[in-house]
Amino acid sequence: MENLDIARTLTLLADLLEIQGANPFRIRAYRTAVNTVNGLSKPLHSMVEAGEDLTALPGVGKNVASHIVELLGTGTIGRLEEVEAEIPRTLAELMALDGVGPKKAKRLFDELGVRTVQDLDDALEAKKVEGLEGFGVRSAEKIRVAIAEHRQHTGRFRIDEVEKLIAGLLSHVADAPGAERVEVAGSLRRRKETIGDVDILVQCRGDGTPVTEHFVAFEGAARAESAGPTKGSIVLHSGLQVDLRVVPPASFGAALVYFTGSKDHNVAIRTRAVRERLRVNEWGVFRVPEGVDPETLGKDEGERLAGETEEGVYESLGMRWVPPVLRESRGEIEASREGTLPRLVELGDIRGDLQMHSTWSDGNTSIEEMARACAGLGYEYLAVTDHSQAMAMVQGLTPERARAQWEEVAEVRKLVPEIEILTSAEVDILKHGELDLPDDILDVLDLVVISVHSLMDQDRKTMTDRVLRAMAHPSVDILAHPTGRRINRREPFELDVEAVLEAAAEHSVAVELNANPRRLDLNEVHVHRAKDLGVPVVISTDAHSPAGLMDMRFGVDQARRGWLEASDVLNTRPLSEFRAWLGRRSS
Ligand code: DGT
Ligand code: CA
Ligand code: CA
Ligand code: ZN
Repeated sequence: MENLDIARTLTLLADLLEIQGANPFRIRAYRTAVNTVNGLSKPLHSMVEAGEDLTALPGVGKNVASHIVELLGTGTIGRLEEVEAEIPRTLAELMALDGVGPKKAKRLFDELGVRTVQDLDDALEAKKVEGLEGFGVRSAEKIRVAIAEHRQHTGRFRIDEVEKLIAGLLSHVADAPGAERVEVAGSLRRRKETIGDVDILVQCRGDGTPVTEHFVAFEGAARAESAGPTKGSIVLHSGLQVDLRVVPPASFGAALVYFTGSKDHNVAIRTRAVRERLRVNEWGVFRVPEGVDPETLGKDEGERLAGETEEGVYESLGMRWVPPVLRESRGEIEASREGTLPRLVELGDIRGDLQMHSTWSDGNTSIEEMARACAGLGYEYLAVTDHSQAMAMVQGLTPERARAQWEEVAEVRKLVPEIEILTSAEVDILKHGELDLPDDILDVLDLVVISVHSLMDQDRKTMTDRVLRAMAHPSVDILAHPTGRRINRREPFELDVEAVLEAAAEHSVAVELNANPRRLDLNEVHVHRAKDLGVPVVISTDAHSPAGLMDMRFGVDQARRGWLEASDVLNTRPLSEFRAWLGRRSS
């Protein structure tokens, strides 16, 4: 155990004592000792082994000295464990947030049960924080910003966040002197749900320095990491890093393949190429002459076969162009060689949106406005899926209110005749798989969507049995956001997704791919599995406003990552065929 570890442990103890409201002199004594420990040139463990008296150190009293000896001997401090029994250690992380001191951390814990940054974020989202004594709307907003910053320095960014963060940057780069073409590469081009950093390629003849210098001068850059003749790198104020590479026209396609990745896809391509005495890199595809050791060649030496375009690069390797969303080394290379790549679903194939909320529950827009917005998108149909009664905090539908809603739907059908409005509900799956609305309501709904919103910490078997039981109900059409995950916020709950997909095939239930970029649930691997099992997938936005309907494209991207074709997606069907599917059990 190093001095740094000891200092950290003492700091943790001091922080927790401070949250607990312990004697301030005691707390100050720990912090003073931490300063001393941090400034020591000798390791404390060797001092203790040599029998030195730690109280001889400035600011280290008997109490702290005994803690250090205990920590070195046992790996922990009894006093810390005592305090932790009362104050969870994760509360110390909250204090690292701007705007949260020990008193506020304590109040959040006592009043709202907040233990982690995640809990605090949830409480903020539920608007529980601003009403607490000593907080208020402004203080809540400040904490929200602090959490966003805290995250952005630690983790990956959601794809929708990244798109917003770089919108201005892309047009800035396009204005660079000598820039002929600008393309996004990396995980963003593959449309992954989260992005580590952004990769941009710029085509330019000759020296690229003016391009990279223009790039790093972007006003949204918090700092420039580098700007050279072929490469520049900046970090935005949000903490998002952006790498830019300047590439000559003859290599642009090869560079685009290389920097789009994924790394696994690149490695698989290269391994195949080597067998045919070809070399693939960011400069092009080259034939290695007989009798020459490829290791002795420079990166752009050998007979150049391709490099200008991506198509050319793949063709020179005996492959068809692979859509970036498939470049994850999950069978696309074989499919590309054999000519069996899927014809991926596109946004324009979507003919309806089958999950959205209105003012009848937690949406902020009337049914009529949602219907008009869907009609404006060119859809043929939509389903109004307000929550059911278990979601009492959002006025989920009781049977009476469900009936009342049907009357309003009947009115809106007359007002917006260009689109078909299906009566529906997002029916909660209760504790043991019971559905939250009675059969006489479920029988009459045009479409029954079910989902889990409560008791998400059940163990795997309990949760799986619960979902399977709900799916076996003869009125059920769609299982929505099946794993409950929230990207960067909440892990999927424990669920045997394979069993769920098999049950979906058995009971003829569709599974949702929730298009909200905060969810994207099911993920692309599960969606691919659904396709293999013949389970129809529905891509729905779960919109709570007309703006939310625009999230459909994120769902379509994720569906494409899961290899789905239009025929695998239920809501690409024309209304008549979709109706036929709804009547599948009565025939
Ligand atoms: P990210 O940024 O973590 O979301 O994921 P990517 O895929 O954007 O990864 P990144 O930014 O590290 O690199 C961009 C692409 O460059 C990557 O997808 C493939 C390529 N690449 C990077 N490093 C290597 C490497 O060591 N070998 C190969 N073959 N390709 C690499
Ligand atoms: Ca990247
Ligand atoms: Ca990168
Ligand atoms: Zn839901």
